[in-house]
Amino acid sequence: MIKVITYGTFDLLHWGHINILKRAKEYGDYLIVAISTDEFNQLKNKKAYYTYEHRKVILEAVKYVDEVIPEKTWDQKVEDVKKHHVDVFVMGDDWQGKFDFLKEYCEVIYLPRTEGISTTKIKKELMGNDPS
Ligand code: C2G
Repeated sequence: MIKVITYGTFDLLHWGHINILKRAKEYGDYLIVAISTDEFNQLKNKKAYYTYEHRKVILEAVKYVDEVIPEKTWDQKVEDVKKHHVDVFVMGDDWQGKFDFLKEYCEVIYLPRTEGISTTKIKKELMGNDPS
């Protein structure tokens, strides 16, 4: 069984998120998604609208996702790859190169981001500050 892992906040789940989850799953048979805890989001200077628990429940309902685990720190990835016997690590290419250190442990793939959608864009447009 080829196991894939990806990381993120996945707040206000949108079609850009679904797109990367769908493509990540195509690299194997089992997709683990490590979602940032609320505490880790603070480290990322991100304030998620949904709590970790709600973001977890939502992701677990996505047909491409087989398992959801917490992302608590920046440096848990090597341990995660080993512990979960991960073969492929996938991230959007806004992270291009940032996780190449994992190449020692698994395949590292950066996929093009989906243009035209982001949680930030949703929030801004809902608040009436239309960025476009
Ligand atoms: N993404 C995408 N297209 C978008 C928006 C997001 O492909 N329009 C991808 C991102 O590149 C990322 C994933 O969806 O791979 C999750 O995005 P975020 O929730 O914004 O995650 P991020 O804050 O980048 O956290 O340790 C890694 C971090 O936890 C990643």
